[in-house]
Amino acid sequence: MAYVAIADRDAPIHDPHTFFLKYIWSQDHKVIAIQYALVAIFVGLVALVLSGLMRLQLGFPDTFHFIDPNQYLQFVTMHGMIMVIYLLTALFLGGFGNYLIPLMCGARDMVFPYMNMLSFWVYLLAVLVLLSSFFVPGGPTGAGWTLYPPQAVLTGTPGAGLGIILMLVSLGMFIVAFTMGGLNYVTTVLQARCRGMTLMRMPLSVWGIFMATILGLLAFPALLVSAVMMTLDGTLGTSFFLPAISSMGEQLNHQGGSPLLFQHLFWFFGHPEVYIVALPAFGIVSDLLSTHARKNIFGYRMMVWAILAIGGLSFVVWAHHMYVSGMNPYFGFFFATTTLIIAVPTAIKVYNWVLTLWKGDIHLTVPMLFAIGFIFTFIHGGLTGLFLGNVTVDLPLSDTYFVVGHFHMVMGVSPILVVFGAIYHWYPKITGRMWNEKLGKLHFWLTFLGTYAIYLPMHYLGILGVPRRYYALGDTAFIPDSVHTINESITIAALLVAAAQVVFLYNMIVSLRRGEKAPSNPWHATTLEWQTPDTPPKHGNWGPRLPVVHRWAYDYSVPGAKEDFIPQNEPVDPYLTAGRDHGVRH
Ligand code: HEM
Ligand SMILES: [Cu+2]
Repeated sequence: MAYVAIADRDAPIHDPHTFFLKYIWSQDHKVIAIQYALVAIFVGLVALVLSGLMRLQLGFPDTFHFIDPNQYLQFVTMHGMIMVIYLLTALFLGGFGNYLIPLMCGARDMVFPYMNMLSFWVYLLAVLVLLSSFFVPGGPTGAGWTLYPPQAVLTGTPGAGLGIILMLVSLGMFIVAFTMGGLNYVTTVLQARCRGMTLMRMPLSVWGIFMATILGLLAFPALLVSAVMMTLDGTLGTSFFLPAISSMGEQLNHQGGSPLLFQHLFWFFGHPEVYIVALPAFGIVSDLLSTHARKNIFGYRMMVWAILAIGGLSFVVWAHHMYVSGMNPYFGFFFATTTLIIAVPTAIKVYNWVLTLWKGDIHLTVPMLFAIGFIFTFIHGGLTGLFLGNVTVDLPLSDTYFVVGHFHMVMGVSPILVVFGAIYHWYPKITGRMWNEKLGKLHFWLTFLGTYAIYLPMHYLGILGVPRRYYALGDTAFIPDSVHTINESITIAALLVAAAQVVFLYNMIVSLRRGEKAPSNPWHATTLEWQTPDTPPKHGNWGPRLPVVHRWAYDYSVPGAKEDFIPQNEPVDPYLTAGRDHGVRH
């Protein structure tokens, strides 16, 4: 079949007629987005259950006999990897990226719809391979989500046989899937924007997702090669990452490899990965704040440049994860400096979010609550990052619960809050229905306050020296009794937060049927996805003609305008001098 690009054509797309072509083997970016999101949320729930099991063990040691030390390590590993890669990366890029890029850029679809469909199916395969490792002899790998060799492939580590291989194969598949999707996102942003949609008129959601995709395309290959090399070490007896090792008095058949090489490759991917998750969250939260505060985003250009700067800098900080690996102090100094420099564009973003709220007409809708919640958790997570970025402070805190508290706050809770805000925000467009407001607010407060109850005390535990990735603390002399009480309370909070997610799922599922019918633009938003002729938008998005853009995405509360928002596709009124237009001409 000859390939015809339809993403930026005026000719409408013919709807596929059969059920299978429409919902299963669909090439429509919106359907693929929903497929991605549903699988990611499902596997995220698996990771949530695993964290609940870990917390039960930590809060009430010696009570639950169905969790043994090996399983604890396997749960830690699977929980961490699923949350970071299979939930957050997949949801932000495969889910929101797919849904929002064509709609916000005024395109009919992604530029390569067939490859987009393949991307989802390979992702699903990756998830299935990953989950299958729960059912193989030895179970899933318990090497920690960082998968450090040599222990990841040596006997003694849980899942060192099939478990780790399935993990590596699954990661390889994920990267293939991501690359097929990612090439689409980048090309669509660069090639398929509608008339008038200059780069500097794009909503920040698109900027964040676009830059995150570029980071992924540059960072994931480092993980891919390390996965291939470690698979060979584990199956064919190569020694890429394995030095000469003697185990139980016997010399193993390996020599000459470098575990440190793996750490470098892993973190060359691993640090940008944090921003692969964070940049889409930054972009989306900017749009949520602006829309629900009825104000233009403060410092749009600065926000774009900050996204670009953070993306670039994220490739020169990776070794701040390796301060304890015995690195040369000059290198430590270099990486501490670059790490702290990232704080500058990041702080600019935080100031701009707060200044966007300043004197805004703030509507405390559910998406807005989540967006404001994000500002809090992100500041708290970011501040502890400044501690850990300094070598001398990191050394004693490394591998303690301080680190667990820090990264959950900054890259666990913060992006998840944005995910929730974004789901509530776009749900009416995606489904054509509104959700229940009271349940949404209940979900927000339980989740927001609950996560503080979970993660704030963890910093204190870390300062006391409680180590990370431990099944039980026993009667260790330097650990005071209060630690056990704190662990109990953290577990109770964690179970509450988990239960709050049932409220969310209930609200989302029941509202599909029972929710009020949504108007096409319930938040009175300016961006193009709210200006579609149908809600939910049909295949091809725009009816017979593509939209034409005349202004930036943030014309809220423009003095003299007849409403407090002007959609991007509304022509500029020559008499309305106060209308700001960033992009073409000044
Ligand atoms: C209510 C929600 C959550 C709870 C209760 C929870 C709990 C835990 C626990 C108990 C550990 C193991 C700590 C240890 O023994 O060292 C852990 C590790 C981890 N979690 Fe979470 N978590 C939650 C959400 C998340 C989210 C949303 C992310 C997304 C980034 C995440 C990422 C990680 C990572 C990367 C690890 C480290 C795994 C490792 O050490 O190999 N978690 N979490
Ligand atoms: Cu990092």
